[in-house]
Amino acid sequence: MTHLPRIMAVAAGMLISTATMAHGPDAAGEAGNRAQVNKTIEIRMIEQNGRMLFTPPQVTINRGDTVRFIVRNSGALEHEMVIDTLEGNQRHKVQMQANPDMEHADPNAVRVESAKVGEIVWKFTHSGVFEYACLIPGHYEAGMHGRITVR
Ligand SMILES: [Cu+2]
Repeated sequence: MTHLPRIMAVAAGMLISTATMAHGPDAAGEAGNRAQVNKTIEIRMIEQNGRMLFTPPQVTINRGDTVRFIVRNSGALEHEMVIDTLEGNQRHKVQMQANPDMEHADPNAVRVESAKVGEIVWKFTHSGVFEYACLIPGHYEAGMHGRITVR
């Protein structure tokens, strides 16, 4: 578990160095069509021992899957879940630090109040390693990121 950030950093390097890999905000996939959902995954947002976490901390998906993520906030604070490439989330995180109240209307993101449930329907169109992250300032550093492997 403590090695995860380093593994993800290595994976990010691989994405950047692979010339044929798609880049930009569309690389993780596209907004999913609700009628084509073929997999449902529940993700919980939790706070424990001073950390903020997604559970499970990683998911594996087949390329072409349209996934309905049910995002349940079991913490006391508001959280968000943003699906993107690792580099996309890092870029976005910097923007959030400059503008913490930034609102997301994007289909790859959902903000969930304490004790509430949100949803993302997303189609994974590319193989690779992607990420779900909470980009509210400080939350990523507290542990709030998970790995998506699309094979
Ligand atoms: Cu959070």
